[in-house]
Amino acid sequence: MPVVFYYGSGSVYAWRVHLALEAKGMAFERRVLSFSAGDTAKPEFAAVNPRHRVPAIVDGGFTLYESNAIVEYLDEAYPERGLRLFPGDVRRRATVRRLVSEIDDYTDEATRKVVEEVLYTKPEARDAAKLDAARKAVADEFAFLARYLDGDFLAGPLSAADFALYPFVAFMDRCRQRVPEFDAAALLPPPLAAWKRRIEALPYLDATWPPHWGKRS
Ligand SMILES: N[C@@H](CCC(=O)N[C@@H](CS)C(=O)NCC(=O)O)C(=O)O
Repeated sequence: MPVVFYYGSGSVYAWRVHLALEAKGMAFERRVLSFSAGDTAKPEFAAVNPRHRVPAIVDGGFTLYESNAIVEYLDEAYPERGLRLFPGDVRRRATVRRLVSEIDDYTDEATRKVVEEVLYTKPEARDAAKLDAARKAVADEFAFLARYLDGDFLAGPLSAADFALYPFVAFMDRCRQRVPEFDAAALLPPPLAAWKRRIEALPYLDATWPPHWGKRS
């Protein structure tokens, strides 16, 4: 029975689960929720996630929400399928969890400020100094993360850590779509830009791309 995947297009948290499902080659059935139509607030979705947030999955009668719990569940429940999202020995797996936790705490906070200023503030209300400070915080955070690269990916082999980070990096490109002078590429130090190219070369990346963002540039 396919996993039922509840998501919203462009949700950074749902995106990491989408990448995980694709990387594991899972059969899944999509249930896309519209934020603007208030789908997450509807009672039928509250039965899936009482916190009214995506992502969530239902796997053979087992319902689970919270992106990190879902990614880890998929890897443990289906260890033989596709990519190991928590690869290697106990220390490497702990490193993957640490990275995900850092990304959720620090990268999320830094990029959120840019996203709020660019995507959720009317152009006439935008504060250039605020955006500049937010942009600098993202550049510092990306430089920090770049130091962690261990070969091609964050924790050595491709892992849940890379899937946790990529949506936040992609969101900076989305900001550039809206504000062309926002130089998203300049935020990435060369090793992280090369990492981004490797993620974007994954054969399933395009299948996870938010359709309302248009074609990936
Ligand atoms: N900690 C949660 C965060 C999930 C979350 O905040 N999802 C947002 C979308 S990015 C959401 O569903 N918001 C409800 C709404 O805006 O209606 C996770 O990792 O799954």
